[in-house]
Amino acid sequence: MVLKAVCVLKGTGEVTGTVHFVQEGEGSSVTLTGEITGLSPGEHGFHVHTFGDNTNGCISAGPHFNPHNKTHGGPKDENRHVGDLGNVTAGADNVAKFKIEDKMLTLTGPNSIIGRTMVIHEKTDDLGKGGDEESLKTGNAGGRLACGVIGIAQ
Ligand SMILES: [Cu+2]
Ligand SMILES: [Zn+2]
Repeated sequence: MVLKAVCVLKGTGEVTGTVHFVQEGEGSSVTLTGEITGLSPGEHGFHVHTFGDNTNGCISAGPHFNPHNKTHGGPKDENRHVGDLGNVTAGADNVAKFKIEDKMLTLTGPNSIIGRTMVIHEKTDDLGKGGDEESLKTGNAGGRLACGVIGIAQ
């Protein structure tokens, strides 16, 4: 059974976006496709955070989704948070268009990301290679520009 989810990103500024998630079945990778507008040109950290809570804006979403108690890393690393998707890159038009295939995310089971929050950040995620303590927690990706709760799609 194909599983589908969707997320609409909003913040306090001009950054907005939409992300679509598709998983061919339990155990398959998840493909994310989307577009985020209003970004400064360059790389921006992009993660799944733990809670589907936006009561106090994107900050209420808590830390990166990390059910296996690992340190922060990049999407290709063995040692990473489940929510670590690295960066998306905006062009001179301030738009980031992306297609990401990820083997660690799932839309089903106890570690499903449905009901959690996607966050797009102010700065580049250093993928845990920044050499300081914060790098191993957040990748030094800075403020949260926009976020949205991941929901079941039709
Ligand atoms: Cu994040
Ligand atoms: Zn992380």
